[in-house]
Amino acid sequence: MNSTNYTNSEKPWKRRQSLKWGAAGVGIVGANLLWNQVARSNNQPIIPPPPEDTPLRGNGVNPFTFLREFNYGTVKQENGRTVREFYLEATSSVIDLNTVVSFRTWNYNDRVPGPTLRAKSGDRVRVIFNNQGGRFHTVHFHGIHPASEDGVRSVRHGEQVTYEFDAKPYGVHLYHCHVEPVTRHIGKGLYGMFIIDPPQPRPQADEMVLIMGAYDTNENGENNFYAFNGLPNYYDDYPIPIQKDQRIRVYLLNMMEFESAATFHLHANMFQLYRTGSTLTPHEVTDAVTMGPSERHIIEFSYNYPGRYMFHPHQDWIAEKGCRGFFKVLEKT
Ligand SMILES: [Cu+2]
Repeated sequence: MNSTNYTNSEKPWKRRQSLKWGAAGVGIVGANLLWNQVARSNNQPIIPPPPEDTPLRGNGVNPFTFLREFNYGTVKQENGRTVREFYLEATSSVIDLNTVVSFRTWNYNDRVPGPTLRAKSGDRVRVIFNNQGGRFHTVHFHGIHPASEDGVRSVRHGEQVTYEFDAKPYGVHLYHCHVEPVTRHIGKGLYGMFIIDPPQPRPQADEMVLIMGAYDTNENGENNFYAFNGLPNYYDDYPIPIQKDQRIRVYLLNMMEFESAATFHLHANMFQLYRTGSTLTPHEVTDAVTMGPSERHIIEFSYNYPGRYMFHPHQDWIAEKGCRGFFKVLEKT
């Protein structure tokens, strides 16, 4: 346990963010051509650029940036091992759930969900957690680690602690605050995804993260807004462009409080389901999977026909209150 010495002005994620958006300032057609050429020369998947002028709605991060942004940490070599050092700061900020309703979130690194942390099986993971959130918080990781690193001891405001463990087992995991009432701390936005890649990488794909969340804005134990990646209806208003005939890999997580389960349903297609991302071969092929709270999977699919295709939980009241989106399938250019 350390005293706080990581200053507030030093927020590495913000620096990366501004760099990323600086580069994205290129015209959309030019960027598309450039990215496609680079992708083809490296046999990489083609990642269509996001729609232009997608609003932040008060969240710290544009959902299109969040969608495909993986934080691999600061890589160090220590005693012959790869150490990935991540920095998480609990903060509090306001987001716009729609044009009239704003909501004060509690979050990691000024965003809901928190950053998607990514390591490789066997890496050493070091998470520096600085609580600037104004109340007790923690970071509890799923995965295998000693009790001392389990993140259930409350960390007071202004305190910094370090969690450290080996990255195992490979798959899709999560992290979240574990201060009671956990329903409130997660419901306010203190959660994120933690991916551990297998020793042999999965095949090339257009990879993205979809996290299902919910908001109980009047704190009566029932949700009144739902979202993919933090903002209700965002990918409904701004469909996610993907390439036709290309493997799409979605890292999927259900973080809804107050719901016993939610399904994820993909329109006009079937997907291969890798439960908890714990295998390299799919468990089944389906177009709907039921997910309890904290359940997460990898799903893979490709679309053979261009057009717009919806995805949503088939608890349709959840979809109709914000947890719904579209893929916009593009002809290959
Ligand atoms: Cu908390």
